[in-house]
Amino acid sequence: MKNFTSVDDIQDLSELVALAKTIKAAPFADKEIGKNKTLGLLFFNPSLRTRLSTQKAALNLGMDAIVMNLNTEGWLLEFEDGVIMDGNKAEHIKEAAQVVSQYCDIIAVRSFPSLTDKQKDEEEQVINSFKKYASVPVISLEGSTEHPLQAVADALTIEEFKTVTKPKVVLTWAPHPKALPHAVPNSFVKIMKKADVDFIITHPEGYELNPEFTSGVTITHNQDEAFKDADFIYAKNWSNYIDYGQITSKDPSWTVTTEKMALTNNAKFMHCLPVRRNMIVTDAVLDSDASIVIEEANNRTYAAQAILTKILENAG
Ligand code: SN0
Repeated sequence: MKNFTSVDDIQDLSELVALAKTIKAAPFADKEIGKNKTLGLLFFNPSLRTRLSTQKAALNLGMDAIVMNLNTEGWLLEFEDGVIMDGNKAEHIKEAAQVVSQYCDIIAVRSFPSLTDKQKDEEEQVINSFKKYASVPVISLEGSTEHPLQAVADALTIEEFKTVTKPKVVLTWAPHPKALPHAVPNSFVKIMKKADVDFIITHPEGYELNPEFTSGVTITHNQDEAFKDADFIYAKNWSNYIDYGQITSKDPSWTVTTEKMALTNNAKFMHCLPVRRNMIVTDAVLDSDASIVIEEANNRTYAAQAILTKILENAG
């Protein structure tokens, strides 16, 4: 593996999940592979799980990790070509990406979308500019349109908790006070399409995700219907994609409750976190045995470690 910025970069999902499971069983077994290598983690946005689990994954492989909050601690970066840099942006991504490549063997970047300019967000300018100008592999820590490391952790979690060969997995929209990106649901959809699951999406009318991601997937606006016989409920808010970046519903009837979970086949509840209690999901569900959100977060380490292993192996 050269870069990991999309679920599309996974060649064989079952092999990757198997690797993550092996790593989870013995996280320190491959301490040599990252020796004298440095992972640079660059954040344009906040992070808890991604930041700590990816650092931990690097340390487990014997790598060093350097973390920088580029939005608050770095120079403001220019991403456009050919501009006269007479504004507040002090450094061009061309130099910045090449310079970071001198210090780091892998560069990992988090950059959320604007949620105001769909076309620009879909260009993935930040992640793609790092890919273009860096001389080392690039990992996405959540870009504008995908959060692939989260998706790998989710696939591993479903693999671990499934009780039937082909579980029914439901991605459900749920209400949230803020406009949120589409990256997590997009990558979850992509990875579920690769997994051996019966997958269905449910959301209010008008909350369709980008059809480039959801084509071929069953979508229903009837949440109760979707929950019937489900083995996994994966809740996530996203802002409106058609009315781009807007909040057009905060309908509380979409909150995941004990009553809704009772419609399922004793389903496990999943969420990438951070989760807004009693908006996305009630306390009763989140605090119940059905919730596997903490194990899902734990799996972020092994997902990241599997990806770092793949990239380090490729680098020789
Ligand atoms: C991000 C998102 O993409 O939805 C990161 C999830 C891993 N979530 C948020 O920004 C939540 C912010 C909030 O105020 O609840």
